Parts: sequence; C-alpha cells; structure tokens
Amino acid sequence: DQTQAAELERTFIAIKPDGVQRGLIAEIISRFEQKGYKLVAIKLVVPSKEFAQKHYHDLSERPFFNGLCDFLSSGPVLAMVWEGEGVIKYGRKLIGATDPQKSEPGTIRGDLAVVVGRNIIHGSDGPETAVDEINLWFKPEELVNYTSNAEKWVY
Ligand code: RTP
Repeated sequence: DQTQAAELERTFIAIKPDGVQRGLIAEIISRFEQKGYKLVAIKLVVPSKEFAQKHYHDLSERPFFNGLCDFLSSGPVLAMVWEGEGVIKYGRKLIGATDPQKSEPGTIRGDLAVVVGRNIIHGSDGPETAVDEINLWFKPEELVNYTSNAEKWVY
C-alpha cells in the first residue's frame, strides 16, 4: 500500500555547524515535519576532519574542499534521516539552491542563509548518495522503525 511505498525512500539531512550555532534546529526540523516527512534517525555529532572528507569525497578536487571540510568539522552537526515519498528530491526543494543568493524565498536557504559557504544545511542529492550518506553517518540500529500517527493522514 501507499504507506509501505513511502517507507522505501530515505534521505540524509544535516544541519551544519552554522545552522546549529544560529539556533535554527527547531525551524529546520519543523519544515520537514510539517511537510509530512517522518524522522527516523537523529543525533548531534562533531565530525572529525577525516570524516568530513569522507562525506564530501565527491568534491575533493574543488578549490573550496579543504575549507568546507574544516568548516563541517568545526562544531556540532545535527545528522538526520528523513523518510517519505519523494523525500530525496523534494527535500532538496525544501532546502533550496546551493547558493543562498539564488535560493527562492520560502526555501530553507532562501529564508535563512546568505552566502554559499554558510548555507546551514546539507541534503543527499540522489538515491545512491542517500544510501551512502546514511550508511556513513548512522549504524543500522540507529534507524528507528515505527508507525507515526500522521502517516495514515499524509498518505
Ligand atoms: P550540500 O551537498 O551541502 O547539500 O550542498 P549542495 O549539494 O547544494 O552543493 P555541492 O555542490 O554538493 O557543494 C557542497 C557544499 O560545498 C559548499 N560550497 N562552497 N564556491 C564555494 O565556496 C562553495 N560551493 C559549494 C556549500 O556549503 C555546499 O553546500
């Protein structure tokens, strides 16, 4: 049924150190929660620089790679897994364009961030990256299986 279909898709979302320090955790979680997505894992961690390099390995040739990894490992990051139909693609829509100067108002970055180097949130960019990132940040037992009351009304 539709509830089962919804459970198939999961994405990795992280509030970066700037978002945590600016007190935007509740605001950002609210947007995913109010949309109708389901939180299945969450933890606050300070990633090591080596871990940040693993997370951003696709960007290792980019000039901003080192600064980006320094930044991600500079303080607490709120790591999450969100579940729901279309959550990977629509999650990126809720987040907005990478550069907050180009993100639409109404998006998380459009409403809450100003520059690309401090764009407060990360979201997996496709199904393969979602699986890789969830496995990098979480152990299988940290993903919680439960039925939320909202599900039968969202789907
Ligand atoms: P994210 O992975 O964090 O969700 O961001 P994204 O897919 O929208 O963007 P991506 O191109 O993968 O870049 C990852 C992060 O690198 C930082 N960045 N800095 N020109 C720059 O200084 C620059 N370009 C990108 C951003 O923090 C971006 O989110």
